[in-house]
Amino acid sequence: DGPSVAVVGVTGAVGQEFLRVLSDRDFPYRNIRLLASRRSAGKRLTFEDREYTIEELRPESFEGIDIALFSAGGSISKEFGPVAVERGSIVVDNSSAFRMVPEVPLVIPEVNPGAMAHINLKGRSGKGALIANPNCSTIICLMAATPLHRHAKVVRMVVSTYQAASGAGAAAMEELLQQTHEVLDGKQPTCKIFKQQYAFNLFSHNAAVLSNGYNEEEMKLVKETRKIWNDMDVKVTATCIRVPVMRAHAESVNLQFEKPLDEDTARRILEGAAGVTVIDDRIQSLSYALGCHPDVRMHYLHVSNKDDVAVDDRQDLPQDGNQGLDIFVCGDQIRKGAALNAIQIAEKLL
Ligand code: 11C
Repeated sequence: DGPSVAVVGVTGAVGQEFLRVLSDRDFPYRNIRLLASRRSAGKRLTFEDREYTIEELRPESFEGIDIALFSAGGSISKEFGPVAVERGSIVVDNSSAFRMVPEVPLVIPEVNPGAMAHINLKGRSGKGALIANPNCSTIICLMAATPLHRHAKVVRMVVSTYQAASGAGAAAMEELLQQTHEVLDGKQPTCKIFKQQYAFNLFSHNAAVLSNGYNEEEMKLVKETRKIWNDMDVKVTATCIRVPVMRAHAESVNLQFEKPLDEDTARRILEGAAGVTVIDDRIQSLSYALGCHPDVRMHYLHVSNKDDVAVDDRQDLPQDGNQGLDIFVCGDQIRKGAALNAIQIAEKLL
């Protein structure tokens, strides 16, 4: 007799992925309510062989709902998140609305499940709660960096991202496809979501630029890492770039540690880490040199539609006596970067 679940923003890229992940993982829901804006209300949707009518999101939508999975943008979360909590739902929110609120846990289940240990469904008093899903770039980065941090303590982390269209939503993914066709056909690309041509281009992340010169996406990596690691002293800096790929983010991460950590030890740690697949490019290069036909695992395509993040690691070049490592991590933005992480949080509640 599982929980009653609501999906808020079911027509979006993450909303649709919520349904796929719930189904893939046999999430034991008792019933499910599919919620969206008035524009989509009344549409029919088949999920697990049952037909549902999408309902308009209203305060009453949360009556009797145990777990509400939100992915409808920050303003909807701000308006309806507290309403759902008041009605006794546990909200797992995918937006940035509550991430930095001190009493709201910001959780990656493989990294800091303890932050939500005080919240569960069993024997609940009907009191709701908010749990925030971190930003996708933070989740993907920390999936790989945290096992190393636990071993040798990261003191400084420099992140450079290569972010997919999906981070800006389903309409951005459509725009990338459409522009690609247009450019190949010699036409002027149609720019709606992004102010500039996206196909065959790359540019700084489209989030607002702050007075310090960093954009909001970059600052999320800084602030969210500190909150998740519960370490206000860790030095983090980030450069976030939008690249014309569909749904997986890649990140180059340079890590400096308090204690020495060599690359073989790092690889063994990563190989044992939940949700992480290690890709060793050197073994693959050797296989090529020997004329073998290795199982070629291109980072981007390897992780699209997959749960795990993929990572490879190299020792930082030994200059200045540093103790660093370079890792390259890649993960499906819609899945582990959003829907899967939220549903893993919901699973912890059970
Ligand atoms: C992107 N990470 O890839 C962004 C989108 O705070 O949840 C998600 C923004 C957020 O464009």
